[in-house]
Amino acid sequence: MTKKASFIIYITLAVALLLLISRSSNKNSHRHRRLKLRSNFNFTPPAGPRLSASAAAAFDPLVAEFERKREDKEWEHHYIQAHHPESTPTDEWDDFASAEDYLNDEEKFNVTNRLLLLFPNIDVDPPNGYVSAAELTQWNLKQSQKEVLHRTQREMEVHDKNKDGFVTLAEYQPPSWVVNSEYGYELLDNDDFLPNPDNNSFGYEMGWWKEEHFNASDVDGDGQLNITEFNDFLHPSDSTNHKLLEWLCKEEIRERDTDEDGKINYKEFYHGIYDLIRTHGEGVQNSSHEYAEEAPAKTLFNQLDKDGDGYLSHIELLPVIQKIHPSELYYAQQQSEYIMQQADTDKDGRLSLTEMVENPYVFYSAVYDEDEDEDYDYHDEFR
Ligand SMILES: *[C@@H]1O[C@H](CO)[C@@H](O)[C@H](O)[C@H]1NC(C)=O
Ligand SMILES: *[C@@H]1O[C@H](CO)[C@@H](O)[C@H](O)[C@H]1NC(C)=O
Ligand SMILES: *[C@@H]1O[C@H](CO)[C@@H](O)[C@H](O)[C@H]1NC(C)=O
Ligand SMILES: *[C@@H]1O[C@H](CO)[C@@H](O)[C@H](O)[C@H]1NC(C)=O
Ligand SMILES: *[C@@H]1O[C@H](CO)[C@@H](O)[C@H](O)[C@H]1NC(C)=O
Ligand SMILES: [Ca+2]
Repeated sequence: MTKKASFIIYITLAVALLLLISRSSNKNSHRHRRLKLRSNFNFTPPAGPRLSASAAAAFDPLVAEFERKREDKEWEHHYIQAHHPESTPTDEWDDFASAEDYLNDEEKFNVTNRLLLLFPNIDVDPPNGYVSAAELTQWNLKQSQKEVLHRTQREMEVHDKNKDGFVTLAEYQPPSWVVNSEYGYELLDNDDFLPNPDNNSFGYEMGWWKEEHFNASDVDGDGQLNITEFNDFLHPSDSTNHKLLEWLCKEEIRERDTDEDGKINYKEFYHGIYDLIRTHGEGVQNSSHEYAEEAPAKTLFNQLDKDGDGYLSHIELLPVIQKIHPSELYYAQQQSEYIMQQADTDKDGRLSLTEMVENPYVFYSAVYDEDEDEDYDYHDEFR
């Protein structure tokens, strides 16, 4: 063996040893946690409850950006497969392995420094050195709205056939995989319109898109939807468009009106709608009443029934429609509540920078994957 060859072998061994050492020490310092990029892309959402949780955006915009890119790739992949089944998929996942490596490299992605950097952007109303639950909610909401709009843009690229930045009803066709799916249609996104498998009950037997839905989304009535209108079209319960919210109420009535008289009586309300209404810290429950279960439902029904005719019209349903179809705001509040509960160590109802830095996994937990530890709570639902 030449001197040169043995030198090379020695170097190789040394490098291998170094790698081994650095990997194991890395692992320890992560306490077996590894930040994972995840995708909320739901190619075939599970049938069943159409209130399946909305996937919240990552707390950290940088993580969100990585995840967005990954999701785009994944989406593209499925889209190409759906439209050109003959093409062989290429493996594009290498990028994401290196993105994950980046996020798990403390030298490059230092969670403490990230929180230091983000803090002043969250502590804005007022900027007083503490993050309140309301500030957190606004932050979460902003992140998820960005996410939602991004997905809408992606959807728009598919539907806006003539690429003029608008979607017309003619351009809007459910993608082929939607039409061919088991239940007639599925919305790619998760929140609003997973159908009842009993296809007549939701009035979408001609396909899930509907002119009325489209028209209600078209604020200025020019017959085409721009990105804002199209986003509302896909996410009516997050919309501030009154026409669209009214349409959503009408759909709700159509679905819940079991005796088909066009309005909701108390029985239909109690058995179909009441349980879906998600209150957020409003304390509707009061168990001291004689009819502990029905009383709050009855009270709410009477409150909503403004003209007191014993039925709810679609207009009377408006005040609660966004609680029936939980909005991004609802999830942002949930997420904020969870963070507060986990990180507000001194229980003063607000987060100091120290509390945040000392509880980094509350903010990054959802993207951290636990290798072995059992004691770690995996809060999947807040993604
Ligand atoms: C992360 O940043 C903090 C604060 O700047 C610093 O104390 C810590 O050493 C950094 N960690 C690594 C692994 O660089
Ligand atoms: C869907 O509707 C069609 C036509 O109305 C009907 O024949 C079919 O049985 C329905 N499917 C389900 C699962 O209810
Ligand atoms: C939707 O609006 C168009 C005009 O923009 C109108 O011709 C059509 O009748 C409307 N459809 C419904 C169901 O309201
Ligand atoms: C889309 O149209 C609506 C209604 O005219 C308008 O309020 C909104 O600003 C438009 N959005 C964009 C991005 O131009
Ligand atoms: C429950 O209802 C009773 C009677 O309406 C009222 O006196 C009581 O204060 C309520 N309790 C709570 C916790 O809201
Ligand atoms: Ca329009």
